[in-house]
Amino acid sequence: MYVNTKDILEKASKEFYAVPAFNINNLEFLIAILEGAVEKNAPVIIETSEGAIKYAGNGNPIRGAKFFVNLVKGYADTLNIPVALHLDHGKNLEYIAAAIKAGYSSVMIDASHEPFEENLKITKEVVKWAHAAGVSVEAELGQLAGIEDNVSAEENVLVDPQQAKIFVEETGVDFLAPAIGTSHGAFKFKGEAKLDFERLEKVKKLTNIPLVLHGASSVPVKYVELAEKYGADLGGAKGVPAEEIKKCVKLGINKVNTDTDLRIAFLAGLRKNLTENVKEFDPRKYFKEGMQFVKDVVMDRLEFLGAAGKAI
Ligand code: TD3
Ligand code: ZN
Repeated sequence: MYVNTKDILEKASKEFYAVPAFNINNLEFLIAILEGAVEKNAPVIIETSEGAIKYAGNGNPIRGAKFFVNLVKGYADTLNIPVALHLDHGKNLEYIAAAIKAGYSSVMIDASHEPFEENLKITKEVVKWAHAAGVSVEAELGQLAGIEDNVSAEENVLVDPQQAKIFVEETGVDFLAPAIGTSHGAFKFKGEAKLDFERLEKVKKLTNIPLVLHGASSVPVKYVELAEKYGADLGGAKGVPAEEIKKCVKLGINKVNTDTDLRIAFLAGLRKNLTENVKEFDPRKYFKEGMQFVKDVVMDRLEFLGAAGKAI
């Protein structure tokens, strides 16, 4: 079933587990993710960036947003697991409006690069529009380092827990992404992963709403090495270990954003397949191994986040 993201995350928050949100740009990742979730009998969130909507709509946000709603809703309505479609890092009001109008389950308004008061004002406005349409809203406080898609920040600015309390009360936002030291992309840490767990715990106590971990890819060595064996150069790639993410889930994270891990898994499968089958030119065949690796990453995450078996 196609559901509101709020239904998925409020249950997760009550029962202390997290649901992964996976980014897609195309059909192959969507199929792999949904098949993985079905096999684990788990709820799942599909998300698209503004860049994904632009890509799918060939430059037209309304066309791109409708395309994704029809794809995801059409597939989800044939399944017995809850599936939501979310706009990730909405920054441009044109894209946010297009997503709400097209029928997304939820949108993120990311005004985290703005001063606190401005972030609060913009978020409040988006909450007003979205809630009027029955769409739930995620916002972000603090900033993540790293540059990916149109998500960029020079360095980490961690969330202020007292500000988070005021922000949630005044905006009426449904979910909050607190910056606690992660970053986007495949190169997150030079040394060990360093997350601010104490800060996270305070934010949960003071807000008591579902919290979101961005930049949560683990960058599995297995797929990095396989991609490199078949010609990729991903030297120095490093993510957040599963154990660290599990600690975050204990402290109140309920949505775990993952893009990079799927990209690397798919890349490894595609490179391997193309290299090993030089006579093949049917995309349904040479995408297959990449799709299988994406599905494997999805099932692993559903399992360690505690979402497996939580479809009902
Ligand atoms: O919002 N996202 C996904 C999009 C980031 C840009 O690719 C995340 O927070 C997940 O980031 P990652 O790179 O750790 O998968
Ligand atoms: Zn993010």
